Amino acid sequence: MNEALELEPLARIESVEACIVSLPLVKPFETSFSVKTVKEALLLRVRSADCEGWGECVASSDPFYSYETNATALHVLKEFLLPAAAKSGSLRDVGDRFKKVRGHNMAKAAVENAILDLAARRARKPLWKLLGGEEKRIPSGLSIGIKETPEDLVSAVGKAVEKKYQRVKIKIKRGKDAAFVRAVRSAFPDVPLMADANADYSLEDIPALQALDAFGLMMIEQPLSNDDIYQHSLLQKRLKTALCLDESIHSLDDARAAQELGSCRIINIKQGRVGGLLASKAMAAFCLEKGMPVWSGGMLETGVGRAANLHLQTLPGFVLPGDTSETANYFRSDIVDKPVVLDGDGMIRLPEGDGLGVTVVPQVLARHKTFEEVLYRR
Ligand code: OSB
Ligand code: MG
Repeated sequence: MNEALELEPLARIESVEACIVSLPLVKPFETSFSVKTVKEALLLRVRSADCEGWGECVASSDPFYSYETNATALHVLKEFLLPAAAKSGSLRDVGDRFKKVRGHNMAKAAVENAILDLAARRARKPLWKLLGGEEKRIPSGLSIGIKETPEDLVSAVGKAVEKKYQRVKIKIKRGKDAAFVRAVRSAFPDVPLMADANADYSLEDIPALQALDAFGLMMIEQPLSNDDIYQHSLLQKRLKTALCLDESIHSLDDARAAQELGSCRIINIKQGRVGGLLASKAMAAFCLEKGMPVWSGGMLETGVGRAANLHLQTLPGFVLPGDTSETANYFRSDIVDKPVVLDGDGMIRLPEGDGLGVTVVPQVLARHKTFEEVLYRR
């Protein structure tokens, strides 16, 4: 862990405000578990006497990806996490106090993100530097939702290839798998391609998953149950394609179990799902030591969470392109001043400036805000 972070005394937290914004998606995003047409994002603004920091909670309005929702996060933040954070003297202390609350990693990550943004802004440093990362451009991958027909999917992948995305992920589910992947592979024989099943399959579906071995995928993400690690180890033995775990990895202990059992060869680290940027850093370091590539996942974040994900990817171990893609794929108007755009070669430049490097635009926030509450006041 970065020593400077551990020694840095926290700025006194004076108040924490939460708001929820509702942002229409430019196109519906379909996965094996839902179709999303709006992003409802819970945002935290943590204030000290002289500064403020922002964090986004990656929970959703529904409990379909994980048990957390924006409503459970608000409850746990207000009653437990924020009073604990406000008492803490250092970031390590925040982490220790948060251990007492079981689970609720998305709520924990939201506060941690906001405190880190605040700490970096007070130190007049970009977040990547505070985290101990290296300044670099981030390779961008695109996650494409399930489409009605293989032709629709091929056309969406074609646009991603034109934009020079460094890899393309397509969502699959039972019955919408091999034919879709085959169509994409025939049209684009060389595109770095992967498929994400969001836990739609079981071990009875091994033949359907083995059929995907023919298409040279980089990996298949989370084919089996959202809370399984063991059965994935059985499946991995019967597939040529690498498995990648998403939903079932919540901690370093989970990553260790998956690595030792051989449940996957790659891990998708979503910083929100694992409790924040510092936990992600520790997990990526562990995976690097074990020779297991990791990449940074996405949760259709607004510009706040998207910037946090970019800073995360400057850390050692994040060796594969992640799911951080251009803002324009999601929103017509985002709540921050700088949208994520690709350089011509499919790379993203880190937002410049202190902390996250992006600023929430109050007028845009106000236009999309559906809820606000002061969750903590000293
Ligand atoms: O499984 O990675 C996933 C979006 C919402 C919930 C789960 C997932 C996703 C994505 C999209 O794949 C990632 C993104 O573009 O932010
Ligand atoms: Mg996934």
